[in-house]
Amino acid sequence: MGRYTTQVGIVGAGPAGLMLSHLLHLKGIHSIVLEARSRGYCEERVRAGVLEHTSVQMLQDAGVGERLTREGLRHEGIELGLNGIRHRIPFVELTGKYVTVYGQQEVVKDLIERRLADGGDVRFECGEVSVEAISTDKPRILVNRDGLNDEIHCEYIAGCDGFHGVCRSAFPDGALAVYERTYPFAWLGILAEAAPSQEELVYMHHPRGFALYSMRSPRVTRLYLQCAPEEDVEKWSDDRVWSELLTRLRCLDGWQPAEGRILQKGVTGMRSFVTEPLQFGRLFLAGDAAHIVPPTGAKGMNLAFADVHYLAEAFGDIYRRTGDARRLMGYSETCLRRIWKAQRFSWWMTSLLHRFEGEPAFDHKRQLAELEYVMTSRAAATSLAENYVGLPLDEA
Ligand code: FAS
Ligand code: PHB
Repeated sequence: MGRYTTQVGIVGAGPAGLMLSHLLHLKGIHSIVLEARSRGYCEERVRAGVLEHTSVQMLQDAGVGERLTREGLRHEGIELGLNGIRHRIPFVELTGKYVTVYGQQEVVKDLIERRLADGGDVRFECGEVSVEAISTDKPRILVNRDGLNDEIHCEYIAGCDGFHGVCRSAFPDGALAVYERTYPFAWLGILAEAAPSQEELVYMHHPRGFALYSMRSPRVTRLYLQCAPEEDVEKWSDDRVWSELLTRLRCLDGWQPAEGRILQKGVTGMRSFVTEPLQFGRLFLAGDAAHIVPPTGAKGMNLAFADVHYLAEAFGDIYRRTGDARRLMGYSETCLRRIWKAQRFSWWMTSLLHRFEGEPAFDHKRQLAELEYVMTSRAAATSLAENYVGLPLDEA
């Protein structure tokens, strides 16, 4: 059995865990990251694709934005589509800011490379990981790998292990309030070897269901279509996927997605989920471990970065500055202010653009009126734009 000590033990090597470990390193604070899966799995898992202005700033300021700056695609707007007509929301004109399209797995690769280059302690394939003694000042992380039990003795633990992790369930019964909403649909997403035939993302409202045209690079596009919650991806041949995407995304001006070989195909459930508080004793949750948003607002990874920004600043107070614990004790409240704004925006984008089977005709007409309002009102477009590019990180 190995016995290790660290200041901050971090469970999970997703965007939240890796970014936190890096930010702490920049402050001279020691951490150990424990990841259940292999490095390859973490670096190949296809997820987010849109980085807020705030997240790009954070990655660049932390010195891990070099490849992002070089290879990321700067998007100064998005397009909303209705009845085969696209309408542009000009982010820079309305907010002075833009977003960057850069795959989550690229961010994860950059962070892992940098952590290891800086001598960071990131352990993959940890098998079973559990946390204990979180209400004492000596919390521990137990790692059972092939029968070998390692103990990581920490001063604090950051639960960055995603929605299906172990840290949230380490909170004692009754210590957590859960707010949740599931949606009567999911997204079938593909990665395609096809050069983008359109410069910006297209969010399309269609009688057959929502569709999204996104991309990853000058050679790879990412597309999603609304499907049933329990959709069986095996039932979707590549031809059927393309025929449905073309039907929903084809526009009256002749634009349509360029087709190509499908590299990856998967179905993602849609839910809104928040736990309160984000802290119990010496355990602090960050990212998907504490909250899930439907991806329509492209907020998931960006919220994870905001959480760890606040957490790193608070640990900086404890270890490097005044020893003042106020920001650490205020971490949950600070994050929840931003989390609920992102929840509202993600729910609103989802409600605005998806078909709700069997909804009253009044609601359907109202939805179309709201979409037309956003397409024709500068005020409404500005509200969408400022939420999409990322609300400023208020000082905690
Ligand atoms: P993650 O889930 O990414 O990472 C948690 C890590 O913990 C994983 O590596 C996991 O293996 C590990 N782990 C789990 N249990 C463990 C245990 N017991 N012990 C050790 N390790 C453990 N967000 C956006 O901002 N923009 C988008 O465009 C977008 N698109 C998305 C599309 C899809 C299809 C999906 C599914 C999500 C999308 N998201 C998007 C949201 C997504 O990016 C998440 O918010 C993001 O991965 C959250 O990062 P983490 O909190 O680090 O959690
Ligand atoms: C993506 O590119 O994967 C993507 C983009 C925007 C979203 C969701 C996903 O809203």
